[in-house]
Amino acid sequence: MSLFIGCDLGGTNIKAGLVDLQAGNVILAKSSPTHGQNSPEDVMRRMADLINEIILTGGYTNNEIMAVGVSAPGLLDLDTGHTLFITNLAGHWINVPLEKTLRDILHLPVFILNDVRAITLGEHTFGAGRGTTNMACLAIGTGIGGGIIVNGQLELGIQGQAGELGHITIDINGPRCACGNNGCVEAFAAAPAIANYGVKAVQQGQVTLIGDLADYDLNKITPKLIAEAAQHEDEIASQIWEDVGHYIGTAVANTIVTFNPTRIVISGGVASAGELLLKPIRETIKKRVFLVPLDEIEVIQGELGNEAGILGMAKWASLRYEAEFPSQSH
Ligand code: BMX
Ligand code: ZN
Repeated sequence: MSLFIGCDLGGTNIKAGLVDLQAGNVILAKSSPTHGQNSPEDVMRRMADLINEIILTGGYTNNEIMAVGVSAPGLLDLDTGHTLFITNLAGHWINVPLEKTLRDILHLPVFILNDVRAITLGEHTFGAGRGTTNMACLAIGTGIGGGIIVNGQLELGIQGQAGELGHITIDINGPRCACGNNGCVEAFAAAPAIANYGVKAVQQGQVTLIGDLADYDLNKITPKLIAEAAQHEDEIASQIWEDVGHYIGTAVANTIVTFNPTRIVISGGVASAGELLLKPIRETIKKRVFLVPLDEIEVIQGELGNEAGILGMAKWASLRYEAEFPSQSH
């Protein structure tokens, strides 16, 4: 068995799993709260604790683990192993030596990667992207992250920043995005923006099930609730998904003309809206892409759900481990 650990540092929770890469499954997974308001040292210490706990619970020792892959939701410098900027954590983790700190505590090889590049690798290796040579992935959650597979490999660009598909401009006069640009698809179609369309409809007194389902508590309005309303044929909710699909579809159309992927995988919590979201994305690319043949291109939902990142990070750890220690990998 070749055992790797995948770990995802999220704004709310740290998740980690022990992965059998040959079988492509998560043997054991655990999570603990991030406490993102605490210092990076404290958060990293708790990440290491969680990883050690998994090794112990599985009945293994460090020696049986090949390497650990750690993902984080932001900009990371893969050359130095430092974080550059993580929006959702206190102090934004500017220049935190994530890779080295965890290596020193765990006494294991540790490799870092952006969270959605990890999901992309997971879906490509084990999930909805299996068998493709060129693929794109967008994960729609608190933000919209992305990743691309070009000629069978995760495309990294300088330091690992290639594939930020959530920051494709879809409206040059659009609202401000957390990244500093105006009009990114993330500003139009990430979970907070989607919830906000529902909130606005209720505030304006429009006739919609969204208000009823939320007991008129605006804080209860989420993409999931808006999907539920749309499943009950609510017109306002259905229109919200049409619009959101149109926004994301525009970014997907731009991605298609950039490198002609044959599969686009939509992942992240919001992807559970399923066809409500996928259908308008497909319609939008038909309306917008003329120079690339569309008959070979599929837009589908991710298959691995919450496990995509863990599996992807285990795979990433194995790829980097082979590159760094070629003689020990076989
Ligand atoms: C942002 C961007 C991506 C990240 C995505 C994750 C930053 C700090 N992060 O678009 O690198 O992958 O968020 O989204 O610019 P989340 O839903 O996991 O928060
Ligand atoms: Zn942006």
